[in-house]
Amino acid sequence: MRRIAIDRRGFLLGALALGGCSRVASSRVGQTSLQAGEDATHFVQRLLLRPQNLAREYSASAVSAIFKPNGSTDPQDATYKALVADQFAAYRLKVGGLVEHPFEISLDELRALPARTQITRHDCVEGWSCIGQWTGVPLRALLERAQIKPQARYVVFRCFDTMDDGSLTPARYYESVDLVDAFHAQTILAYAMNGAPLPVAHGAPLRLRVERQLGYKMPKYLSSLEVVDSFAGIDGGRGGYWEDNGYDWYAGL
Ligand SMILES: Nc1nc2c(c(=O)[nH]1)N[C@H]1C(S)=C(S)[C@@H](COP(=O)(O)O)O[C@H]1N2
Ligand SMILES: [Mo]
Repeated sequence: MRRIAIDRRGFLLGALALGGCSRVASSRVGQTSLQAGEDATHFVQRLLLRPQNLAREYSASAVSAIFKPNGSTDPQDATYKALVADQFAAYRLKVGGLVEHPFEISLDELRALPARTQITRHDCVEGWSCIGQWTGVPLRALLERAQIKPQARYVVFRCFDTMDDGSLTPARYYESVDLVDAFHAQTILAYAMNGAPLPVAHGAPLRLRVERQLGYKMPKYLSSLEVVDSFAGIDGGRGGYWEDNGYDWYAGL
């Protein structure tokens, strides 16, 4: 499994460059597997790839000159626009669900916590990649502060933006990861990109980085985190906006 993953990444890396990013082949668009097959793949990946394996990190010289913004890039939701207008001074990330101590935290408080910076490659399901530098708070730190309850299995991320391109039912973007990814060393809530505050196009004021999965697993414009034991009753019930529209829940690279 490990060798297959490296080969695939090697192949992705070999694709032709386009602007600041790489254009890559992808067979994942619109891909849906039988649920049983999906579960088995996830199980095998988890078994053979040690949970703490790190995604590759790059040197500063590898950072893409242009990082393609994708999906929502300028949310028009009233709550979000009000936050942008006062430069996120009133922003509070809410942390709740199956935790002992729900809390809210401001951007200044987040910036005061121990941070991690990493330069990684972002692979979109649409077939492009960009390398960027991300700085933020390990998700683990917030979960430890909240103290997850024993029945906790996933972290659900709520966003401010509504997806409304006319083709699908308008819905708020959301995503989720399991606890293996939630506690992974490279899983951070990023407030800076390439050394500057996270731009609106890339998810200001806070977005998730979960480096061993595809781009759609990294929600931008985070409003809250909810620790849950199942996705039942949350929107389409499949753990994410794109999952509710047919994408795999586990989008490992
Ligand atoms: N809230 C929100 N998060 C999102 C999206 C979105 O539309 N809304 N798009 C996803 C997809 S498909 C990708 S590839 C990345 C794009 O991140 P970028 O704009 O920083 O390139 O964000 C992901 N997170
Ligand atoms: Mo994407």
